[in-house]
This record gives sequence, C-alpha cells and structure tokens, in this order.
Amino acid sequence: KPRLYSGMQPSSDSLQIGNYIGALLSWKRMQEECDALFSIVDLHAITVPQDPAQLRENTRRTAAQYIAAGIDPSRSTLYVQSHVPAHAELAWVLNTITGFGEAGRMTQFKDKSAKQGADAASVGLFAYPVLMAADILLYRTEVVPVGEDQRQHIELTRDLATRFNSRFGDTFVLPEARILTETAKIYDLQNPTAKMSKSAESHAGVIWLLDEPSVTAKKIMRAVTDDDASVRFDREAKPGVSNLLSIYSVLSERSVDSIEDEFAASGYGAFKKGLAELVVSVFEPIRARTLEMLDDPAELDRILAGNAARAQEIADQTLQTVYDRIGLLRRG
Ligand code: AQP
Repeated sequence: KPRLYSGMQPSSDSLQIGNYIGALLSWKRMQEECDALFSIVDLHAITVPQDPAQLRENTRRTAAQYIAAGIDPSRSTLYVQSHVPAHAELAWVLNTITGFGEAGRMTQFKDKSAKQGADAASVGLFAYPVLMAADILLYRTEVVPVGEDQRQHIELTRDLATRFNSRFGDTFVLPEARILTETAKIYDLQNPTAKMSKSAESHAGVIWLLDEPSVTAKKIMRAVTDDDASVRFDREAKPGVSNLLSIYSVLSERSVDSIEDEFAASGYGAFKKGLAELVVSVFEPIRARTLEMLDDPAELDRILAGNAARAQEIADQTLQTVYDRIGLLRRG
C-alpha cells in the first residue's frame, strides 16, 4: 500500500466545512487504499501566536473531529505532531540545506507575513515549509493529498529530498502531490471569492463542524448570492451561488447539473433551505460523536499516545539514518 501523509493545524476549536470537504472527506476515502498517517500539526500552528490553554484544548478537539468524521485510528495513524520529536529534529537538519532565498520565495510565507507585518512574522513562520518537508520525508511518504496552494511546498520538499540524497546518499523517497480538484475548494459564505478559513476575521461566513444546527442553518440562509435569482454554476459571475452548489454537490454526491435542474423553478430561498437541511444532516452526527469523545479526554489521549508510538517507530528510523549519513556521532 502506498504511504500517505497529511495534516491539519489545531488552530481553532472547531474545523470548518472547507476542512471537511477539502481534506477529511478525501482522507477518509484514501485511508482504505493507503497506509495513511494523519497528523494534528501543533508545531505548525505555533508559527503564529496561539493561546497555550486554547491550543491544548484545540488539539484534542481536532483529534476528536478527525475520528468523528471517519478517520479510523486503528487503521490509520492519527497522532499529534509534537508527540514525535523527530519532526522538529529532522526539520533542523533540513534547515541547514535550505537556501535562504529558496525559502523566501514561498508564496504562503509572503502572504502570511504580509498579513502580520514583516516585523511580527517569526523565523518559525519562515521555516514552516521546511518543517512540512520533514513531516513528509520522515515517513518515506509517496502520496500527499493537498490543495493547489500547497503545490509549491511539495515541490520544495522534493527539491530538499533530491539535494540530500545526492549529497549524502539515497535516503529519502520523493513524494507526489495529489492535488485536490478545484470543486473541493470552499469559499467564505459572506465573501465568496475568499477561501473559507479557520482563522477568518469574521465568523459570519464560516460553517463550523461543531456549530449548533440552528446556527449553521441561519448562516446558510444569510449567505451572499446575487440578484439574478437563478440557481446556476458560474464561478466568475455568480461566486456565491456556485460555492453553495459545490457544497451541495459534494455532500449529496450528486452532480451540479442535477441540483441546478431540481431548483430551476424555485428561488434562492428553497435552494438554501435544502442545503441547510443537507449540511445539518451530515454534521449533526459528527458533532454529537465529537462532543461524546470530548467527554472522555483520557480515552482520546490514550488513542493518540498509541498512534504516536506507531508513528515514532518509523520516524526514528529515518532520523537515525539521516544523522548517520551527515556524520553526527552516535551517543555511546
Ligand atoms: N476553504 C477550503 N476549501 C477546501 N479545503 C480547505 N482546507 C482548508 N480550507 C479549505 C483544507 O483543510 C486542510 C487544513 O489545513 P491547515 O489546517 O493546515 O490550514 P489551512 O489550509 O490554512 O486551513 P484553514 O482552515 O484556512 O486554517 P488556518 O486559518 O489556520 O490557516 C488542508 O488540507 C486544506 O487544503
């Protein structure tokens, strides 16, 4: 089975529907045919300021949502990144073979640091893609399912792996990005040309997995559309309606065409009502299961510890090989 690696940051107390559609749904499918590792990447989350108590809580909540959404911790390795020290250790080694200019060309860093202001951005944020390369390379990963925005980071990972292999001998497997389709990208309901995001400034356009059903329904009913009153997919001219159609299509496993046909004669109200019912019916059981698991944090921690041990076994082997190849003296 091909080895697969992916992760998500514990950067809020609930995941949003974009994380579900863009990541969890495909992870759930891919765990059947891959040897998958799914990480809660807390070391990545701290590249922007986090409240310590909240971060701890969000880490458990993210794990619970992974499991409630269908990631099976007895089949896939679901663990917390910082529980496996080799991530930070390999990242340090990779930092030493990464060019300063090379890292500076990463567009995500440019975007995020511009948002924060150049002086507020940390060295950690700058080195984020190198840590991501370490995550992937530690496990001899072959497949990395990511959105289009991560393509550049996977390219960097491949460059670093190639560089290391040619300098120190064949050590790393070159991973392939499995780029998720454009329809898997979900936009903010209030600002449908911007990606829906956990760290959006306003929550009005974000559908949270753990929102009360009535709140979810209200947000969908208030989603920005247009005055054309026709339920039709046109990303350019009708971004709001197109976004709602994407969500409808993915969650109902129906084609956009058939949904357009169904609502051809009705206005936006009926369409939104149908979508709200659909979203609530998918999220309600996930929400209930998540809250149930959060009632027993000791059991959740036990699962995470067992999975971290499994991940660590693989990671430590790779790290030891790397240390030997670059000439670090083994502790006697
Ligand atoms: N709007 C989205 N549409 C489709 N997929 C999405 N993902 C996130 N937003 C959307 C996917 O979810 C995973 C989460 O990755 P992450 O936690 O590392 O951060 P992100 O991509 O930056 O996600 P957020 O929600 O926007 O988090 P913050 O605000 O913390 O940066 C990835 O697989 C991503 O593609």
